[in-house]
Amino acid sequence: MTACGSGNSGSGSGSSEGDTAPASDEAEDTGSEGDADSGELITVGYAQVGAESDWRTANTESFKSTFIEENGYKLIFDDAQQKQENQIKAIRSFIQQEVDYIVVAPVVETGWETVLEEAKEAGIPVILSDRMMDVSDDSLFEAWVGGNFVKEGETCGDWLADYLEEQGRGDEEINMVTIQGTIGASAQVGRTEGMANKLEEHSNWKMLDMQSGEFTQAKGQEVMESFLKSYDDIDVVICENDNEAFGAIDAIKAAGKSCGPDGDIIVVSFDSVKAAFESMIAGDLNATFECNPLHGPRVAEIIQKLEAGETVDKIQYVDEAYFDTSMDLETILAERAY
Ligand code: GYE
Repeated sequence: MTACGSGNSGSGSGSSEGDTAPASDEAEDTGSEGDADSGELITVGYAQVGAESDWRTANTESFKSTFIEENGYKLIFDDAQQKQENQIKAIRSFIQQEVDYIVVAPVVETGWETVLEEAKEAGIPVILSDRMMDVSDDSLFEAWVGGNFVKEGETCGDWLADYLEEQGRGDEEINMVTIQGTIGASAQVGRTEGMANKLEEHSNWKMLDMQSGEFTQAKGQEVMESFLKSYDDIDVVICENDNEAFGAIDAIKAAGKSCGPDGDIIVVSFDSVKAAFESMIAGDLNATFECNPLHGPRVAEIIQKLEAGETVDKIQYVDEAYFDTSMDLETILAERAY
């Protein structure tokens, strides 16, 4: 078991909101630092997805604590509130401000060609982080760094097979539901696909239903409430992030059922944020499949290499682990960076 990503972007100093200037839009006149001409500093515009989950908060913090003046950067941060149109606006605003680099964590995979062409024409390198873009011309971005979402989904399926086997339920008919992430986001696409690959290996597993919980706790709870009304024999709920699982657990309890290792319903999720460890320790969540959000230093490393004229690997996957209630979770949690 390797806890990966070493968490070294952890608690950088001076990461207050004041470090960043808002990107959007014309209205946000940043005054004397209005254009991206900041002398020696490298100006980076980060088009962030939103603030939908604990994972996202840790990711934002990783960027805000890495791209600081002391490290030679000026960060222009934009929160797109989970809307692609807002991200496109932010990217256009970055182009207008003549930033040195544009970093995007794309909400969904498709629909980016036009705005990336605009960045290319302006001569501004684009780096993708976290989720992927599906573009026909991969010269439209310099590099991508993030988690291997298909692998995460497959690890989840393998874990479930082992767990059910240990419980003597290896041959039992197992009814599952999935609370998916934002439809079309590569974290959703990959995790769903990885799990689907494993479903094919187990003819006794049945996926009753899949619905999006938009990667939020509130929507996760809502979707689980509706699943519980529609199906009275759910054995497993797969939540495509931890926050959806927290909502699902509330819904299960409110319906008078129990979950976790001693409960009626097995709950698994993705990300492995601190609150997921607390939920496992409380006996609610069974397992969480890691996705490391600390991409700030990784993107900075890519930028430094590009600045030095070095080539960078186009696709960079981060190693990821998983955690379940058979482990010494208190000890792991004490050292966890997010
Ligand atoms: O799992 C979820 C967040 O794209 C990997 O986005 C990321 C996902 C993460 O909202 O919590």
